[in-house]
Amino acid sequence: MPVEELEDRVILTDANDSSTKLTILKFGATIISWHHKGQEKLWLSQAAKLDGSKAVRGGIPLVFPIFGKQKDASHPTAKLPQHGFARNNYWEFLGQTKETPSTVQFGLGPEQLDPDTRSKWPFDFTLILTISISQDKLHQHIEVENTGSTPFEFNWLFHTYYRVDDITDVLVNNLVDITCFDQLIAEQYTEKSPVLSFHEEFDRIYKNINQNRTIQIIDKGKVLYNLHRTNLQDSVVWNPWTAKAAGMADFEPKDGFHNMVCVEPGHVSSMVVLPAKQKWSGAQEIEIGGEIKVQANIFE
Ligand code: TA6
Repeated sequence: MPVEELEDRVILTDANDSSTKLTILKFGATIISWHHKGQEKLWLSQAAKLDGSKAVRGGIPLVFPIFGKQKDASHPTAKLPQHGFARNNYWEFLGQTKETPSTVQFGLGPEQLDPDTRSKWPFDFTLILTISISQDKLHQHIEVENTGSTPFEFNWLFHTYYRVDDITDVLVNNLVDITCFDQLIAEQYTEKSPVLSFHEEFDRIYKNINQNRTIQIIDKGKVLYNLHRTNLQDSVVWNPWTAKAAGMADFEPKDGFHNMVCVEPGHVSSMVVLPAKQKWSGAQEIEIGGEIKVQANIFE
């Protein structure tokens, strides 16, 4: 059965391979599991709340309308919690839209927000999330519509937690020469490492990455994942490491940071300005396997 709706989640199965499927929680429209040929590809904390009490620690939480915390106290997003409200509200399951690839949609609007959030961000909007699964690919497309009469500004980000065997063997490819803001030292610089490696806490926002760049997650010489982006100019790369993992109550096991890396495509280095009655869209496509492709010297 390509689509199975349960009370709190939807199971989306590849039309051609029953061992490839997604589990999507209606809370936050959060993908909490991606079984590819029976093997789990996403990291989910053993202490992740799946009951709607807080945003899911792991899988692919959705960040909107603000990434992080808004620093400008006068900005309409200033009163919102870290990473906004999309990941901690129930989305409406809109059904299956395509058989091959198996495709479903979820929607979020003001009517689904709690009154407190609504009062803090009083704009009229519609989010339509389209998720599809096929062979070696997971595709997520987001459409943001301003249905109101005044412009609003937002960030968008797919906060993707990838599962890896051992983070110290992992390399992230094709971010060399990209400007990044290092959240740990609050400094901006140009990435000079041909590939990123992980041996301590890592938290950087890579900015204005040419769409032709495929960000690759490589493990012991094998490509695990290729990240293709549409209209998502930035990508955050994060691993909490020991101290930050210890400080998150819903991050378990505490040494689980060894088995995950976040590579998070989005538009977060500036605010997207969406005029009244206009739409914006972006997409990520995660493709498994393939060859290492070095795109260090593309002329942008
Ligand atoms: O995406 C990286 C990041 O912004 C980190 O700075 C860290 O805060 C992480 O998101 C998790 O944030 P959360 O609100 O889910 O604990």
